[in-house]
Amino acid sequence: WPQMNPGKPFPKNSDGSIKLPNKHLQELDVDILYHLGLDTHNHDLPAMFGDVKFVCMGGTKHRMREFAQYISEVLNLPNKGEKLVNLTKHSQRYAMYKVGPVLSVSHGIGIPSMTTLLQEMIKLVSYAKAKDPIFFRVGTCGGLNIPAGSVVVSSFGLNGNLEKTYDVPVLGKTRRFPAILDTRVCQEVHSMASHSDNFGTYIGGTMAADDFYRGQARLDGPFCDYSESDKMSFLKTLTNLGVRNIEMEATAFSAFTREAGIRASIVCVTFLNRLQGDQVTPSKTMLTEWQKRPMIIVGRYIAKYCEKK
Ligand code: R2B
Ligand code: URA
Repeated sequence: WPQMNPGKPFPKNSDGSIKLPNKHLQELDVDILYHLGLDTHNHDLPAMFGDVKFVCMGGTKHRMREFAQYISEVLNLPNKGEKLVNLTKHSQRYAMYKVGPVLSVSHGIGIPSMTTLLQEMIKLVSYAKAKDPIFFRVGTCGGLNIPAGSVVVSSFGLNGNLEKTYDVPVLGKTRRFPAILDTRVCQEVHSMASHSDNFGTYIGGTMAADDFYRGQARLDGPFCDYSESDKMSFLKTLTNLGVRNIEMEATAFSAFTREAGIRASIVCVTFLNRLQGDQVTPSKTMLTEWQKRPMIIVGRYIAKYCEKK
């Protein structure tokens, strides 16, 4: 049976910076953050990123550029109109923008793409000696039993086998890491929702699938070997487990931020109600509008923190 690693998250340094548990890193003269196009020799990471307080990740380069733009307006930063620079342009994989204390970075689709970026971001904030950084995923998803356009703040991650773990083969054996999220941040983020919002914001479990089609019980992929009633009964099982939405990163995002001792939250907008269908039918205008919703919620959280300081 795969080994479970329920161990406690690694403690931070006393100044709030992230202590990396990997001893081998100390033997490196230079650490190359290959997918970011940055390294510890040619870049002064503490000078570039030492003031980072929030790392916000989301699927697409375009959306994360918009997020950076939006945050610079929300925080009323002096350089808010200026052209944003993609700090990872040498890698050509992801896009990363810095606005004040916020890093806005794209992670692509699915766990392997997201964890590649996430692990380099964890090293980046550690090398930069950023103090008590909080990580967010602002994303999109399919909803269960809530109107399309709703926002879900994840309370836990669930894998495709209905377990609250991120499972990954390591040295030929499957290892299992608990997909636990910080309850306090989850509630604080949820409390940023307002009755005057034109959308609902819910707390719930999030299933992370390794596939968009069969892995999410869709009937509209190129392959489908189950019936509509099989699909509906699976979605019902998810609902009964407290799952409110389905996306493709929540387990690994929760597990790795927890292992690093980093507080984190996942905030996604639902593009459809999966109990009513599988295709993403709303217009591009509508989807663009909806994608701003997690940014609005997280933007309020960040603004509130910056006000307090
Ligand atoms: C949500 O949307 C993407 C798939 O369309 C994926 O990254 C996810 O989690
Ligand atoms: N992203 C997903 O992973 N699933 C959906 O249904 C919509 C967006």
